[in-house]
Amino acid sequence: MGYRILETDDIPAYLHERGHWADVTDIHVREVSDGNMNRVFLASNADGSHSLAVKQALPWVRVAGPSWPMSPERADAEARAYEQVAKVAPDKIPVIHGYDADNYALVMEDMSDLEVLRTVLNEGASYGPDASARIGEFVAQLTFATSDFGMDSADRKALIAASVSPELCKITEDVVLSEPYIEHEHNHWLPELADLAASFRADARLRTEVADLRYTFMTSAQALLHGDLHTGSVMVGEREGAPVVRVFDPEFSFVGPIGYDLGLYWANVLVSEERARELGALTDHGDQLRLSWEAFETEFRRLWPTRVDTFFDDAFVDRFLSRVWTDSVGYAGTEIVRRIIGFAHLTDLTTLPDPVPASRRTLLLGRELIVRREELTSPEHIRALV
Ligand code: SR1
Ligand code: MG
Repeated sequence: MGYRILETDDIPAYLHERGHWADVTDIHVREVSDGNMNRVFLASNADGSHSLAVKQALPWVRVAGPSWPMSPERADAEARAYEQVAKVAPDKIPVIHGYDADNYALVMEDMSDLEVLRTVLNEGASYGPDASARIGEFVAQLTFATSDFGMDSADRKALIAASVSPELCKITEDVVLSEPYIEHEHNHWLPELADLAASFRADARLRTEVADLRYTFMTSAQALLHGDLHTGSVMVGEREGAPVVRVFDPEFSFVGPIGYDLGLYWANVLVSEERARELGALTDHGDQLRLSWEAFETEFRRLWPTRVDTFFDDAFVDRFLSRVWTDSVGYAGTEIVRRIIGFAHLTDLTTLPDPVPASRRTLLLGRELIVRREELTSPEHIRALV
C-alpha cells in the first residue's frame, strides 16, 4: 500500500500492521499534534501497560495546510538523524520502535510523562542543573561523531550525500535567514514593533551579516545537525527520581554548521529570559547559555583525542571551537529576530500580558548578536549585552 494519511481511528490497525502490540486490542488513541509541521498520535491500552507515539509527516506544513506543500520525505531525514544519534547519545533521544518509509511515519516512545521545556519555562519553572548541560553534550556528541574528526573521510562524504535535505534547508534559508530582513507575506509583527521591523529591513550592515550567516548555513558541511533545536524540541522531567532530558523532532537535520544548533538553543534561552524578566520571575535563566556552551566544549574536547585524522592538531581544535562559538552567537541572533518579526513566533512572548517591551528588548538583542558576534567572545560578553 502507498502513502496514506493516518487518522486517529486508523492507528490501532496501523500499529498491528506494523507488527506492534499483536495481542493488544483495547487501544485508545488521541491526536496531540503541536508543532508547525507534522501530526502526532499517542496510543495506549486500557490498563496503561502499553503506550507509543506515532508521528507522521504530511505532504504540507501542518499549520498552513495544503496551500504550503512540503515533501513528507522530511520524515526520512528525521529517521536518519535518530539513527545517528542513537549510536552516540541514545540516552538523549526517544526510543525509536520503527520507521515506515512508505507512510513517512515513526513509531516511537511515548514521552507524555515528560514536558516540553518551553512549556515548563513558560509556566515559571527553572531549568534545573541538567537541561542545558545535556543539550550542550548532545550537540557535541552528535556533531563530533559526524564531523571529519569522528568519521573516516569516505564515510563522511556518504553521510553528507545521504543527509541532503533541500526542502527543509530552504525553509530555514527563507524563514530564518532572509525573509525577516525583506518584505515578505510570511512576516508579521506586533503593530508597536513596526518601526523596528522597518529599520531592520533598511539596515545594510545587518543584511550583510545575515547574508554571511546564511552563506555559512548553505555551504559549511561541518557535521550532522538536529537543525531545529529550540526549547520546543526538548522534553524534560524525571524518571525513577533522576532528571531526564530528551531531544526530539530532528526533521530539519542535515550536515551543516554546528553553531546553528547551539545558536537556536541560545536564542530560545534568551527569549525565555526576557519573558521571565517581564514577569519578574527570573530564576536560573542567565546561566543557561554558559552551561550549554561549557558542556558542549568540555564534551567536544573530551572526544578530541579519539579523532580519526590527527593532522588536525591540538591548536586547531581551539581555532575550530572559537569559530563555532562565533557562528552560534550569530545564529542565536537570527533565531531571535525571526521569532519576533518573521513567520513562526514564540509563545514565550506572545502569551505575555503585554508582549511589547520584552519583544522590543529581545529583538534589539538579536541584532547585536548578529552584527557584533566577532567581538562577543565569551558568555560573559553576552551577559553584559543582555
Ligand atoms: C514553516 S515552518 C516554520 C518553522 O517551524 C519549524 O519548527 C521550524 O522552526 C521552522 O523554521
Ligand atoms: Mg519541530
